Amino acid sequence: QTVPDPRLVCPPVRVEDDRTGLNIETLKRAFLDNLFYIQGKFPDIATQNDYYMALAYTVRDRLLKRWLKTAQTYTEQGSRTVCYLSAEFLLGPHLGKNLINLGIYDDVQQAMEELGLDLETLLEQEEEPGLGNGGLGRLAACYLDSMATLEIPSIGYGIRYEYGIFEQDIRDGWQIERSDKWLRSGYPWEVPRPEWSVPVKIGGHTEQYTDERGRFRVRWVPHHVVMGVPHDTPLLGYQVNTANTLRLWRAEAAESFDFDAFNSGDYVGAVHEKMVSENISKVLYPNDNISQGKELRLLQQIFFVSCSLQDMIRIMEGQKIPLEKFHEKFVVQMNDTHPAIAVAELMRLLIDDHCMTWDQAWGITTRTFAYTNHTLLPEALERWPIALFKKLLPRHLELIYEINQRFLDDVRIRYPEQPQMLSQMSIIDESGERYVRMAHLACVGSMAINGVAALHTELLKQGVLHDFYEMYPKKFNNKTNGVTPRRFMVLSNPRLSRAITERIGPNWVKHLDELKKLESYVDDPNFRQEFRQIKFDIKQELATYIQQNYGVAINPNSLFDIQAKRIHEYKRQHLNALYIVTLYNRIKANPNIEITPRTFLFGGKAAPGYYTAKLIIKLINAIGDVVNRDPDVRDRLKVLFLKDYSVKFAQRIYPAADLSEQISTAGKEASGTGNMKFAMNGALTIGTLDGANIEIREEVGEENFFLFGMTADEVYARKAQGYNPYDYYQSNSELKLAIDRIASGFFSHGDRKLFQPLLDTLMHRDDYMLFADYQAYIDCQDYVGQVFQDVDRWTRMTILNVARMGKFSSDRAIRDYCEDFWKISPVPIEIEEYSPEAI
Ligand code: F55
Repeated sequence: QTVPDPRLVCPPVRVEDDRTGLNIETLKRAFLDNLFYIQGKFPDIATQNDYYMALAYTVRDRLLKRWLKTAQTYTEQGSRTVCYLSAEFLLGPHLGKNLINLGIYDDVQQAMEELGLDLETLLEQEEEPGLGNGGLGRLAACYLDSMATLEIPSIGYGIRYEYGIFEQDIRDGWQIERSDKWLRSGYPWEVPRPEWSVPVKIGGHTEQYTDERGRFRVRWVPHHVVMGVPHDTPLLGYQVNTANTLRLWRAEAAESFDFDAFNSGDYVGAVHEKMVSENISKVLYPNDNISQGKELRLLQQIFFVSCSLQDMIRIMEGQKIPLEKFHEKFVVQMNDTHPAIAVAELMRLLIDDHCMTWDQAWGITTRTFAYTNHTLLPEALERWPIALFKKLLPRHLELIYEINQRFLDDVRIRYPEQPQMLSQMSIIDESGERYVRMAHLACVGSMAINGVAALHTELLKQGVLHDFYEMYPKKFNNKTNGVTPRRFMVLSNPRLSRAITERIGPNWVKHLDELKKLESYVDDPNFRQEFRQIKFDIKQELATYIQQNYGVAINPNSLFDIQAKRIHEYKRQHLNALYIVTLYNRIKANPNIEITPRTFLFGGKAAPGYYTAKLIIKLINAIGDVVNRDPDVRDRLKVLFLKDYSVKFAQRIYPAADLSEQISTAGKEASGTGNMKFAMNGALTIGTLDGANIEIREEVGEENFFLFGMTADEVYARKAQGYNPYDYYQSNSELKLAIDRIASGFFSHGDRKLFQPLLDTLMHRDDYMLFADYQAYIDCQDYVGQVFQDVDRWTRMTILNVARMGKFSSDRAIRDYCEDFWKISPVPIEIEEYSPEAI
């Protein structure tokens, strides 16, 4: 036995409640207690993970008091509440964020130091719950942070996937997937609430009957029942006492055994049933922006939606609020169509289980829901085959038919001379195999519909949801996305945040518009110098990380050019790759050419079944393998694909970027939110007029944004004219050279077949019009390289970018939702401060 480090021996208690006290002595004492009582370890054998857990529990204790007080206040006041329904919540690590929000980051750092521990190392231990794919799931997490910070009563409802988004590894340049086991070392941030479990019916058939009061009723006799068990996580706001709840449902078998099967000797069959039930919350579907139409996915949707709506009804009963007031007590925001079955499920609960009339139930339903659309891509619009629906949700299908019939009656009255409107707008797609169109159900059942950036909402109104816009123009209302500055500035970039606070005070963290005040420092030599130094230091740290983990030396003075997001053809990572190959070709043709040294960094996961996306990853790695080793390049170019991009890793990446790649084909990226996070951290954007890029450019000023490429209208016009990518290939010599170099096997050890599928698509279809935008992109990139050389100009641009990002706080977005859709105002939470005399 080694002798424990004397710093790790419990200090004497000085009175402050050691479960909630925030002073350094109390934090140390509580930490050591938790190490002993929760982790069951003496310091001499504790691992870094034990220390992380002990600290996490120390923080959790301090959250609980605020959390319970919040719940109690809402209950007493019967507060109107937002329920945010989302199949994904991509939260990121909790510990650092909670330390920031509690205002004890620095004290805990000191406390750990006094115990001989390093807070950074402990923070690194946390495995983030990757319960989302990308932008949509991360947006939900930012919104929960803002709702708590703005003291808005809210509940996030979703699924507690046992396996979140897969872990990505790169082998021989290819993505390989490994299962994500985020629960493996224990998850201290949740509290299971089995006492509030609810049953969810699946399959079977319906029966009609007349009840004791002579009313016509429908009874759903399910094939089986699955239980939803809530697991709650407190989400604390920034420097407020509000801690709202994220309630995620885990699926369990209704009975732990099918005793009939068990007793008849079919043990395995009995366990099988249990397994099938638990499958529902087993795994997150790893696709972004594509709907796969799998049975299990529909089960996941009805599962979490039904659990959540039943939970709301339980809450109303607990507060003795009559169910007729459902829409006064709750507003339910649907994050895309994944929860859209809620429209039918609420109707079912109100009519079948709570005896309401159709009109009464429909009145409530259409005053309750609001729907956010996140995509225009046709392949992402969810539709479910009728046969599948009937098999799993026979009662919902009946209700949807009835909703549709009544809706189509309205359409007929509105458009008496246009029968095609009926088939166009119907909730049921009858053009071939019959489907339920979830977006149509969401539109019909909601009071409000929004896109996630100005352009996106306009395109929705003109395109995908045009008919609904004509019929219900007042339901449509844009809500441009936002991101939380607590995580993506204060936590991820403490140095920049400190420099800002020193100049303009601390209020910007909650009122991001105040960043405007930085504009008066744009010519201040001290501030400029500090701003540059901060960026340089962070780049150097990332360079060290890359050296250690990838064995590649990168130059911290080079331009860090970063594209980090899911890999998708419409996001055009391969356009970026074409620029790299173009630069490389120029160097090969003229080794002494003057070019701005650049480090190209990529991060992002490809859906496991998306072959082209995986080939793009391979291409980037293949280019990197050649370019990084070629002595002719003389370290002027480096290309790296950083594996396993996650929220945790994103927090390291944004602060290190000089240039943010936002280069989607115009009209395809609904909003983008990474674009905002990069710019807030002083990166300049090279981007198309797509999604929120347009509004970012408007805010920062066109002279501080690198714009290139076709507009959405030009994209449509070019397509309509008949677009032939091959013409561009033939007439643009640099483009041809780049494509030919890849085709020749130069980057693939002579293998000419490897990238052919990708090149063929580009040369003959090029759905995302890389070739049409190629020259504009190359020119713009070259210009970026020139501007980067002008350090003063670049610095000025980056400061102005940060100063003008106020609009893109998720606080602004949430305030807009509150005013326009939710009609909810803040409910402050009071907490009696602990006072030793009170004991
Ligand atoms: C996941 C599953 C399905 Cl079936 C469909 C879509 C997704 C998904 O992950 N979508 C997604 O992330 N959409 C993104 O939402 C962001 C937040 O609004 C936008 O910024 C981004 O443009 C959009 O692609």
